[in-house]
Amino acid sequence: MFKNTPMYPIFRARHHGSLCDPWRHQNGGNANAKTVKVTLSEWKVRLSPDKIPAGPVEFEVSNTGSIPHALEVEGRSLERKTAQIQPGATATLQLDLPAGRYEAYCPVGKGSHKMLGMLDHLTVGDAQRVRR
Ligand SMILES: [Cu+2]
Repeated sequence: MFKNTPMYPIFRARHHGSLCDPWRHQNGGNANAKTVKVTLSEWKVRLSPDKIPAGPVEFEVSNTGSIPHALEVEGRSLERKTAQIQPGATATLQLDLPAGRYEAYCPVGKGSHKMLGMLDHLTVGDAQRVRR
């Protein structure tokens, strides 16, 4: 009965636990950068907010699901993505976005996660010029 041997060397992502530092303090150098919080899970991508002004933006991406995901932002000939994010971990993606409409989706699984619903849209700039 040696039950006190730790069998699961799985540590919760440390940076996930430091909740004393809210999102708004994390832009550091660039005070003008907007922050978009992105939550990845099976099978959803949630952007908050999903409308921002044109310019620098920092995506704070957290994987609240139970398998690895990632975030890719695509539109206006731009295509940028994070590395794969393990469950419970976070990543950031800094972009400078001109006005337009962008897709934000999970590129994991060669498009299968996207097809399962891991897709949201981001509107940048004057929303009234965007066709609804
Ligand atoms: Cu995914």
